Amino acid sequence: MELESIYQNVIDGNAPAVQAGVQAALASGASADTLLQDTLIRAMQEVGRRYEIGDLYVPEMLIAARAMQAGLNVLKPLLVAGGVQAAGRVAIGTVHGDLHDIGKNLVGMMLEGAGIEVKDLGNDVPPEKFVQAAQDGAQIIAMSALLTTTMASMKKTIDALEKAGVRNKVKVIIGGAPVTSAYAKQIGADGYAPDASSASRLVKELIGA
Ligand code: B1M
Repeated sequence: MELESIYQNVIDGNAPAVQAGVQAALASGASADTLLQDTLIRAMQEVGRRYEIGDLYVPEMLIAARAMQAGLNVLKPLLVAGGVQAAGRVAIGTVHGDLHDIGKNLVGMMLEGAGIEVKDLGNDVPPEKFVQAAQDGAQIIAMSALLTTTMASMKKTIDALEKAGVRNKVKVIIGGAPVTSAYAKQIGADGYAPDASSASRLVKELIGA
Protein backbone atom coordinates (compact mmCIF):
# COMPACT_ATOMS: atom_id res chain seq x y z
CA MET A 1 0.00 0.00 0.00
CA GLU A 2 2.80 2.37 1.00
CA LEU A 3 4.63 1.47 -2.22
CA GLU A 4 1.54 2.12 -4.33
CA SER A 5 1.18 5.59 -2.82
CA ILE A 6 4.83 6.39 -3.61
CA TYR A 7 4.20 5.15 -7.16
CA GLN A 8 1.15 7.41 -7.47
CA ASN A 9 2.96 10.40 -5.92
CA VAL A 10 5.76 10.12 -8.51
CA ILE A 11 3.18 10.17 -11.29
CA ASP A 12 1.44 13.13 -9.64
CA GLY A 13 4.76 14.94 -9.22
CA ASN A 14 4.44 15.29 -5.45
CA ALA A 15 8.14 15.42 -4.48
CA PRO A 16 7.73 15.99 -0.70
CA ALA A 17 5.32 13.04 -0.49
CA VAL A 18 7.70 10.82 -2.46
CA GLN A 19 10.61 11.79 -0.21
CA ALA A 20 8.58 11.12 2.95
CA GLY A 21 7.10 7.92 1.50
CA VAL A 22 10.50 6.46 0.59
CA GLN A 23 11.86 7.32 4.04
CA ALA A 24 8.86 5.65 5.70
CA ALA A 25 9.03 2.58 3.46
CA LEU A 26 12.71 2.11 4.26
CA ALA A 27 11.97 2.49 7.97
CA SER A 28 9.33 -0.22 7.73
CA GLY A 29 11.73 -2.62 6.02
CA ALA A 30 11.27 -2.17 2.25
CA SER A 31 14.50 -2.74 0.33
CA ALA A 32 16.19 0.02 -1.65
CA ASP A 33 16.12 -2.24 -4.70
CA THR A 34 12.35 -2.80 -4.51
CA LEU A 35 11.77 0.91 -4.06
CA LEU A 36 13.98 1.68 -7.03
CA GLN A 37 12.86 -0.95 -9.52
CA ASP A 38 9.26 -1.69 -8.62
CA THR A 39 8.21 1.76 -7.48
CA LEU A 40 10.25 4.73 -8.79
CA ILE A 41 11.34 3.30 -12.16
CA ARG A 42 7.96 1.68 -12.75
CA ALA A 43 6.26 5.03 -12.06
CA MET A 44 8.47 6.83 -14.61
CA GLN A 45 7.67 4.14 -17.18
CA GLU A 46 4.00 4.85 -16.60
CA VAL A 47 4.64 8.60 -16.95
CA GLY A 48 6.33 7.89 -20.31
CA ARG A 49 3.41 5.73 -21.41
CA ARG A 50 0.87 8.42 -20.50
CA TYR A 51 2.95 11.07 -22.30
CA GLU A 52 3.00 8.89 -25.39
CA ILE A 53 -0.79 8.58 -25.48
CA GLY A 54 -1.24 12.31 -24.83
CA ASP A 55 -2.50 11.95 -21.27
CA LEU A 56 0.40 13.92 -19.80
CA TYR A 57 2.43 16.81 -21.18
CA VAL A 58 6.06 17.94 -20.82
CA PRO A 59 5.55 20.08 -17.66
CA GLU A 60 3.92 17.13 -15.89
CA MET A 61 6.71 14.85 -17.06
CA LEU A 62 9.18 17.34 -15.59
CA ILE A 63 7.54 17.54 -12.17
CA ALA A 64 7.24 13.75 -12.11
CA ALA A 65 10.98 13.56 -12.83
CA ARG A 66 11.67 15.94 -9.93
CA ALA A 67 9.55 13.78 -7.66
CA MET A 68 11.47 10.69 -8.73
CA GLN A 69 14.77 12.48 -8.10
CA ALA A 70 13.57 13.34 -4.56
CA GLY A 71 13.06 9.61 -3.96
CA LEU A 72 16.43 8.75 -5.49
CA ASN A 73 18.14 11.26 -3.21
CA VAL A 74 16.81 9.35 -0.20
CA LEU A 75 18.02 6.04 -1.67
CA LYS A 76 21.44 7.35 -2.70
CA PRO A 77 23.29 6.63 0.58
CA LEU A 78 22.03 3.04 0.42
CA LEU A 79 22.90 2.57 -3.24
CA VAL A 80 26.40 3.90 -2.77
CA ALA A 81 27.05 2.34 0.67
CA GLY A 82 29.83 -0.13 1.19
CA GLY A 83 31.91 0.73 -1.85
CA VAL A 84 35.67 0.53 -1.60
CA GLN A 85 36.97 3.86 -2.79
CA ALA A 86 38.44 4.62 -6.20
CA ALA A 87 38.64 1.30 -8.03
CA GLY A 88 38.61 3.43 -11.18
CA ARG A 89 37.72 6.85 -12.59
CA VAL A 90 34.65 7.46 -14.74
CA ALA A 91 33.42 10.69 -16.32
CA ILE A 92 29.71 10.47 -17.00
CA GLY A 93 27.29 12.78 -18.76
CA THR A 94 24.15 13.00 -20.85
CA VAL A 95 25.17 13.96 -24.38
CA HIS A 96 24.80 17.28 -26.13
CA GLY A 97 21.21 18.34 -26.80
CA ASP A 98 19.74 15.96 -24.23
CA LEU A 99 18.36 17.13 -20.88
CA HIS A 100 17.30 13.75 -19.45
CA ASP A 101 19.48 13.06 -16.44
CA ILE A 102 17.70 10.63 -14.10
CA GLY A 103 19.08 7.46 -15.72
CA LYS A 104 22.54 9.03 -15.86
CA ASN A 105 22.30 9.98 -12.17
CA LEU A 106 21.29 6.44 -11.31
CA VAL A 107 24.20 4.95 -13.25
CA GLY A 108 26.53 7.39 -11.44
CA MET A 109 25.15 6.28 -8.05
CA MET A 110 25.59 2.59 -8.87
CA LEU A 111 29.16 3.22 -9.98
CA GLU A 112 29.94 5.06 -6.77
CA GLY A 113 28.44 2.11 -4.93
CA ALA A 114 30.89 -0.13 -6.74
CA GLY A 115 33.80 1.96 -5.45
CA ILE A 116 34.38 3.90 -8.65
CA GLU A 117 35.25 7.60 -8.60
CA VAL A 118 32.62 9.41 -10.63
CA LYS A 119 32.93 12.82 -12.21
CA ASP A 120 29.44 13.94 -13.19
CA LEU A 121 29.60 16.28 -16.18
CA GLY A 122 25.85 16.90 -16.06
CA ASN A 123 23.47 16.91 -19.00
CA ASP A 124 23.66 18.53 -22.47
CA VAL A 125 27.40 17.82 -22.40
CA PRO A 126 29.29 18.90 -25.54
CA PRO A 127 32.00 16.59 -26.95
CA GLU A 128 34.78 18.99 -25.84
CA LYS A 129 33.82 18.49 -22.19
CA PHE A 130 34.15 14.71 -22.51
CA VAL A 131 37.52 15.25 -24.24
CA GLN A 132 38.65 17.47 -21.36
CA ALA A 133 37.64 14.77 -18.85
CA ALA A 134 39.70 12.21 -20.79
CA GLN A 135 42.66 14.58 -20.78
CA ASP A 136 42.17 15.05 -17.03
CA GLY A 137 42.63 11.31 -16.43
CA ALA A 138 39.22 9.62 -16.66
CA GLN A 139 39.65 5.96 -17.58
CA ILE A 140 36.09 5.57 -18.81
CA ILE A 141 33.88 8.00 -20.67
CA ALA A 142 30.24 7.08 -19.99
CA MET A 143 27.56 8.65 -22.17
CA SER A 144 23.79 8.56 -21.74
CA ALA A 145 21.14 9.51 -24.33
CA LEU A 146 17.35 9.27 -24.05
CA LEU A 147 16.42 10.76 -27.40
CA THR A 148 16.93 9.04 -30.73
CA THR A 149 17.91 12.46 -32.06
CA THR A 150 20.78 12.90 -29.58
CA MET A 151 22.33 9.46 -30.05
CA ALA A 152 24.37 10.99 -32.88
CA SER A 153 26.18 13.12 -30.26
CA MET A 154 27.72 9.89 -28.95
CA LYS A 155 29.43 9.29 -32.29
CA LYS A 156 30.48 12.96 -32.45
CA THR A 157 32.05 12.62 -29.00
CA ILE A 158 33.99 9.50 -30.03
CA ASP A 159 35.20 11.36 -33.13
CA ALA A 160 36.26 14.30 -30.93
CA LEU A 161 38.19 11.94 -28.61
CA GLU A 162 39.98 10.54 -31.66
CA LYS A 163 40.72 13.98 -33.06
CA ALA A 164 42.18 15.09 -29.72
CA GLY A 165 44.43 12.00 -29.65
CA VAL A 166 42.95 10.55 -26.45
CA ARG A 167 40.66 7.83 -27.81
CA ASN A 168 43.21 5.10 -27.02
CA LYS A 169 43.59 6.34 -23.42
CA VAL A 170 39.96 5.74 -22.47
CA LYS A 171 37.20 3.18 -22.79
CA VAL A 172 33.88 4.53 -23.97
CA ILE A 173 30.57 3.10 -22.77
CA ILE A 174 27.08 4.15 -23.76
CA GLY A 175 23.51 3.58 -22.61
CA GLY A 176 20.01 5.00 -22.39
CA ALA A 177 16.59 3.82 -23.52
CA PRO A 178 17.01 4.15 -27.33
CA VAL A 179 20.63 2.90 -27.33
CA THR A 180 21.50 -0.69 -28.28
CA SER A 181 24.60 -2.83 -28.29
CA ALA A 182 24.43 -2.86 -32.11
CA TYR A 183 24.61 0.94 -32.06
CA ALA A 184 27.57 0.78 -29.67
CA LYS A 185 29.41 -1.46 -32.14
CA GLN A 186 28.42 0.73 -35.06
CA ILE A 187 29.94 3.88 -33.55
CA GLY A 188 33.01 2.16 -32.13
CA ALA A 189 32.15 2.36 -28.41
CA ASP A 190 33.81 -0.20 -26.13
CA GLY A 191 30.62 -1.24 -24.39
CA TYR A 192 26.90 -0.87 -23.89
CA ALA A 193 24.83 -1.45 -20.76
CA PRO A 194 21.03 -1.61 -20.69
CA ASP A 195 20.66 -0.52 -17.05
CA ALA A 196 22.51 0.96 -14.11
CA SER A 197 23.63 -2.24 -12.43
CA SER A 198 24.97 -3.75 -15.66
CA ALA A 199 26.76 -0.43 -16.32
CA SER A 200 28.59 -0.89 -13.06
CA ARG A 201 29.55 -4.50 -13.96
CA LEU A 202 30.70 -3.36 -17.40
CA VAL A 203 32.92 -0.61 -15.97
CA LYS A 204 34.53 -3.07 -13.56
CA GLU A 205 35.19 -5.49 -16.42
CA LEU A 206 36.71 -2.78 -18.60
CA ILE A 207 39.07 -1.50 -15.92
CA GLY A 208 39.83 -4.98 -14.62
CA ALA A 209 38.66 -4.17 -11.08
CO1 B1M B 1 11.42 13.12 -22.18
N1 B1M B 1 11.27 11.77 -23.58
N2 B1M B 1 11.47 14.54 -23.53
N3 B1M B 1 11.51 14.31 -20.67
N4 B1M B 1 11.09 11.61 -21.10
C1 B1M B 1 11.32 10.37 -23.18
C2 B1M B 1 12.76 9.86 -23.21
C3 B1M B 1 10.39 9.69 -24.28
C4 B1M B 1 10.71 8.20 -24.53
C5 B1M B 1 8.91 9.89 -23.88
C6 B1M B 1 7.95 9.24 -24.83
O1 B1M B 1 7.72 9.73 -25.91
N5 B1M B 1 7.41 8.09 -24.43
C7 B1M B 1 10.65 10.62 -25.52
C8 B1M B 1 11.84 10.23 -26.40
C9 B1M B 1 11.45 9.62 -27.73
C10 B1M B 1 12.68 9.26 -28.48
O2 B1M B 1 13.43 10.07 -28.93
N6 B1M B 1 12.93 7.95 -28.58
C11 B1M B 1 10.89 11.97 -24.84
C12 B1M B 1 10.74 13.23 -25.48
C13 B1M B 1 10.19 13.19 -26.90
C14 B1M B 1 11.08 14.45 -24.86
C15 B1M B 1 11.01 15.88 -25.45
C16 B1M B 1 11.51 16.00 -26.90
C17 B1M B 1 9.56 16.35 -25.28
C18 B1M B 1 9.27 17.72 -25.89
O3 B1M B 1 9.81 18.71 -25.48
N7 B1M B 1 8.41 17.69 -26.87
C19 B1M B 1 11.90 16.69 -24.48
C20 B1M B 1 13.38 16.72 -24.90
C21 B1M B 1 14.22 17.64 -24.03
C22 B1M B 1 15.72 17.44 -24.29
O4 B1M B 1 16.30 16.55 -23.72
N8 B1M B 1 16.28 18.24 -25.17
C23 B1M B 1 11.76 15.87 -23.23
C24 B1M B 1 11.85 16.40 -21.94
C25 B1M B 1 11.71 15.68 -20.77
C26 B1M B 1 11.70 16.34 -19.39
C27 B1M B 1 12.73 17.46 -19.25
C28 B1M B 1 10.31 16.90 -19.16
C29 B1M B 1 11.91 15.07 -18.45
C30 B1M B 1 13.39 14.82 -18.06
C31 B1M B 1 13.76 15.39 -16.70
C32 B1M B 1 15.09 14.89 -16.22
O5 B1M B 1 15.65 13.90 -16.66
N9 B1M B 1 15.63 15.63 -15.27
C33 B1M B 1 11.50 13.92 -19.36
C34 B1M B 1 11.18 12.60 -18.89
C35 B1M B 1 11.07 12.45 -17.39
C36 B1M B 1 10.98 11.51 -19.76
C37 B1M B 1 10.56 10.06 -19.41
C38 B1M B 1 9.08 10.09 -19.03
C39 B1M B 1 11.31 9.38 -18.28
C40 B1M B 1 12.84 9.30 -18.44
C41 B1M B 1 13.42 8.76 -17.15
O6 B1M B 1 13.92 9.51 -16.34
N10 B1M B 1 13.28 7.43 -16.92
C42 B1M B 1 10.84 9.32 -20.79
C43 B1M B 1 9.89 8.16 -21.06
C44 B1M B 1 10.44 6.82 -20.60
O7 B1M B 1 11.63 6.66 -20.41
N11 B1M B 1 9.58 5.86 -20.49
C45 B1M B 1 10.95 10.44 -21.75
C46 B1M B 1 13.73 6.78 -15.68
C47 B1M B 1 15.22 6.41 -15.79
C48 B1M B 1 15.67 5.67 -14.53
O8 B1M B 1 15.34 5.54 -16.90
O9 B1M B 1 16.63 7.26 -18.25
O10 B1M B 1 15.90 5.06 -19.31
P1 B1M B 1 16.35 5.82 -18.12
O11 B1M B 1 17.72 5.16 -17.61
C49 B1M B 1 17.87 3.78 -17.44
C50 B1M B 1 18.46 3.06 -18.68
O12 B1M B 1 18.11 3.69 -19.90
C51 B1M B 1 19.92 3.01 -18.40
O13 B1M B 1 20.00 2.88 -16.99
C52 B1M B 1 18.95 3.62 -16.38
C53 B1M B 1 18.49 2.90 -15.14
O14 B1M B 1 18.30 1.54 -15.32
N12 B1M B 1 20.83 4.09 -18.79
C54 B1M B 1 22.14 3.82 -18.97
C55 B1M B 1 20.63 5.40 -18.95
N13 B1M B 1 21.78 6.01 -19.24
C56 B1M B 1 22.74 5.07 -19.25
C57 B1M B 1 24.12 5.14 -19.49
C58 B1M B 1 24.87 3.96 -19.43
C59 B1M B 1 24.26 2.74 -19.17
C60 B1M B 1 22.90 2.65 -18.91
O15 B1M B 1 26.19 3.92 -19.64
C61 B1M B 1 26.89 5.11 -19.79
